Amino acid sequence: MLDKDFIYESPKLTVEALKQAIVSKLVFDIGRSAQEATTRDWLNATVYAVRDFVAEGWIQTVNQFREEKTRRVYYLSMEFLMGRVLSNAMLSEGVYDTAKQALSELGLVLEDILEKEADPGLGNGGLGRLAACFMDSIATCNLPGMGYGIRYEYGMFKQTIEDGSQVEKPDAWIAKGAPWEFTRASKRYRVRFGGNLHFEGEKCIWTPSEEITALAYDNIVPGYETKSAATLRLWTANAGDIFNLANFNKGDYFGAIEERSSIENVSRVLYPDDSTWAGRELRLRQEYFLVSASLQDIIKRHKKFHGGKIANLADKVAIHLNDTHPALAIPELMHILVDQEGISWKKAWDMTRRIFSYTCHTLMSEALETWPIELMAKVLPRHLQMIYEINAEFLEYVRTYVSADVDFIRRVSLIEEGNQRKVRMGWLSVVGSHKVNGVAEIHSDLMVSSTFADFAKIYPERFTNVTNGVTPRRWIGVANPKLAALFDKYIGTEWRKDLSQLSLLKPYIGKPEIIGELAKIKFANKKRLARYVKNTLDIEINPNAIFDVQVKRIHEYKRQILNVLQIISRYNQMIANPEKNWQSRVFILAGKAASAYYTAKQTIRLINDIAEVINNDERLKGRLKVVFIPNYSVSIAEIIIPAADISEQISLAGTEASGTSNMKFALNGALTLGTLDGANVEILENVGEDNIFIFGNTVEQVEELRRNGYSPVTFYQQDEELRQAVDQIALGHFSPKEPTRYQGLIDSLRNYDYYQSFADFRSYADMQAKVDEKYQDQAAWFNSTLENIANMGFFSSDRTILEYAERIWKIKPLKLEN
Ligand code: CR6
Repeated sequence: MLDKDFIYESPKLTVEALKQAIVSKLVFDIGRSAQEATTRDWLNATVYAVRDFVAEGWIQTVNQFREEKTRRVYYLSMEFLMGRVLSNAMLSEGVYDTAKQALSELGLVLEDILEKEADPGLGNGGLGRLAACFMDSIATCNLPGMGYGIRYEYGMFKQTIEDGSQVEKPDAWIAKGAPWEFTRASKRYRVRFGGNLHFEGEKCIWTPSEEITALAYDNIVPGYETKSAATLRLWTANAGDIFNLANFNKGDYFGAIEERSSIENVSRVLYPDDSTWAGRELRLRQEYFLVSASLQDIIKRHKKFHGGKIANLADKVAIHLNDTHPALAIPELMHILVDQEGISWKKAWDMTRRIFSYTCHTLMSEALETWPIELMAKVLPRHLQMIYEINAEFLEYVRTYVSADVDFIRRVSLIEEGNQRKVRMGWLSVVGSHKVNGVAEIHSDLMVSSTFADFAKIYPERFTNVTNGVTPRRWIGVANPKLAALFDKYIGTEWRKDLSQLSLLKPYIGKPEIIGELAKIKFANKKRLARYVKNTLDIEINPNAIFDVQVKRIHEYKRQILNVLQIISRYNQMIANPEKNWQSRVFILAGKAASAYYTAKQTIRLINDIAEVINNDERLKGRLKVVFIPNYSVSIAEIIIPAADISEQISLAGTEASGTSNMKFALNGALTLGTLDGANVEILENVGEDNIFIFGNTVEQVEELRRNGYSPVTFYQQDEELRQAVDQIALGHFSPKEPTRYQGLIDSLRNYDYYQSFADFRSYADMQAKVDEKYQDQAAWFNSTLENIANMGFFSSDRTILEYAERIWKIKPLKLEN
């Protein structure tokens, strides 16, 4: 899959040399002696030493890209969830063991040091983590690409659980130092807002009223076993510190900054919500801040290396929009080309469309961005003007070539009419791009049959699918070193760069030796997680039980509530029949709820309430446990995922665009228990129905229920187990001190149940019984696990990124000089 001609030979780094480098960094860069150094000092010294090592190849790659004047891609994303860097970087450079030894000779334990590294939460969930996997793959595949994002001072909030409820705390990750980044003092751009427009003849002149400076910070993303490294450039707003941290800490997480949407707050905080859209002025400013700084940078670089020429921009530059969040890049590029470069509208629009491509990550209407006209007029008057012009031309085209139907025109207009007129950012992204993709087959199909159906009529060739993937370096190499070693032993080490090689495991299916080893590894990973749970929550969990895991953002469409109902029903049955030979289970849940999302927060509280009752019920003899692990993050995912036996992917069919944790779990040997939604469908196609537990209604059945007036109460009345579980929650069985705590939650389920949990309850509970049954035969279980892993090779982000490169960006991997 990757270029085999290019074989990377790691320059030899001896233990002695690394030891000296670390000590020298400690003394000269950090200013501490070995005697007084804290673990964090040692961490930073180690990072600096390893960083030097990575930086060499990085500088070389960047130079080579320049010299070759090759076409490049720029990935614009409001979120990058990179995770900790050090262990991944050491594995990529092949110096992990050297570093371990060097530190050990200095009297230190590498693992303790790794634990100290901050995990910058510059993203919400799947979309941000996908962007991080893509950066890893761009670097590893030697693709000429670069990422642009925002260096939020406060990333995703830290979640603590107090009295069962989520409490948000700001995460001041930069305060601990960010040893990986390079400050680019010379890379600064002015970003302007507000003001007014006037015309001089045909020419529109924008006189902005506010200005802010964007400063660049570069992060190196090392490629695996290649000299190549990619750059992630993050922007920070250079401004005074008129920020009220006291308010912020008092708990009004957002209000503190929201009331003063002044520009200096532009890179202060990440919006902690990925599933609903809220029209906040600060968010609009953030989006424009990213877009404006990045485009200025892209164009400056282009001109520098092409003799000041801009006419060939579309031949040399591809820009990708990660969801609609950076969609303002479309009018911004038009503004630059037309207003500043003096290029004709027609030519500029042609270039723009050749440059941009766009990925749609959700079909949920509440997540589709639209900006009120008045707000846009106030913050970005010239861009609004541009959007009007783009719209006028577009609608003219539609009228002439597609349909003059008034309804159709109204639906596809970039401007939503109504009480409040709004710009539709999804529509703008489609019109301004040459390719639009969904993130899993089913999602891409639904995209053209629902949300973008009208646009699929206008531009049928524009829509395509690129199924998501995840990087095996982090999600097996870093997270599950034991499993990585097993693969190395049986199929060699190439799988890290060509995951399709996992299929070489197929001849071992049914072979007791490897199955036994796989079982041992899972057990060791379960013990590691059990230790973590014991240390952080003081709950004992039994590694011989099935570890049944649902970790992801808390949202109604992901249906944590369905899991809860099933757990309660299992609990009731165990209590009714305590002597039966029950299969032990530990239900593990984790995830953050958006700070303003009441139902999601109630769900967390409910999970903790039932955990309290169940975990303390002695009649169960420890055979059922429920654990909510706080502050789900990349680094916690790295502990949880390798320990799972069952991966819960139970969203209502048609709601989860793809999912990516489903891929990470399956690669780590968990069997998927899921609906026919998102990438689960393709996982089923790959691993085969004997190695996955599929339940629930299909998209068609879901729609039919909706059409016919879905009545949750009918399901409630018909299913005694469901009714009992629902009634217990409603009557305060799990919240005896406040029996009405979940009244609202339950009323809404009984009356509306928008995500049809009641309709899928029976098939879900029945499938859970099949899971128990299958687990009884351990040999069969782990054989399934192996077959499942051997068929997961498709889900590498290298495959995904090479598809983008070939079909959308039209860029080629580079052959690197040694
Ligand atoms: N929330 C989708 O919901 C998908 C990722 C990455 C999401 C999820 O199914 O796997 O994107 N969408 O493509 C958005 O963030 C808008 C997500 O992470």
